[in-house]
Amino acid sequence: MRPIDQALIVIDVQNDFCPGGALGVAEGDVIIPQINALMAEFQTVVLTQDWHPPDHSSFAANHLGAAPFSTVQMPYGAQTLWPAHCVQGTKGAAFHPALHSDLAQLIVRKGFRVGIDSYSALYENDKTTPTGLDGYLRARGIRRVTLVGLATDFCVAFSALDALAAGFDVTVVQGACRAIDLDGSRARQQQAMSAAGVVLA
Ligand code: VGL
Ligand code: ZN
Repeated sequence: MRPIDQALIVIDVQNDFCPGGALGVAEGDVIIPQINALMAEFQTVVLTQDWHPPDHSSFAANHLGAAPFSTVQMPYGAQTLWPAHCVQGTKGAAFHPALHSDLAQLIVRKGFRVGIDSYSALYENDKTTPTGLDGYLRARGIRRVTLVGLATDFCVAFSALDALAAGFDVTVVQGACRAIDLDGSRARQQQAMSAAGVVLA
């Protein structure tokens, strides 16, 4: 087992981010056996779940005439518009059935406010609204976090950078992540993570 001060954070391994899903990531399901094996090694395991209302402002369909994967300005800055995905309570929002979700002690749902997206597991896209995960990790005595899941260049990267800024040591196991890779976002975010001090394993 890993030391008591380490947590595994499994980002958004949900049907909609797997092949066939509304925002399917190539090979998104291939990483699940490796994630299951990692979950069995850690004494603290957290899952995140992208959890949007149907009228969420990150959905292109909720912006008149906007195409998926275009960008709009929100009060908190630029926001990519996505195909509708991970709508609360739908099959697309459920964890992939192969994920051993029973091994987690905490599930953090994020992106549930209509007007703010939340890529990160710690802070919403306005960079100030907390999800509460920071406090949970501290209360559990966690100092080091390992991140895996979907997608490398959005929710994993934002979570890794926020966790680092919050004072945790952060490792991303890249083999247990897959990227959306929108306009070079995979390389850009890998660079941002390593420049900040995230360990890319
Ligand atoms: C994600 C885009 C929109 C992710 C979530 O999990 O990386 N990406 N919502
Ligand atoms: Zn989302």
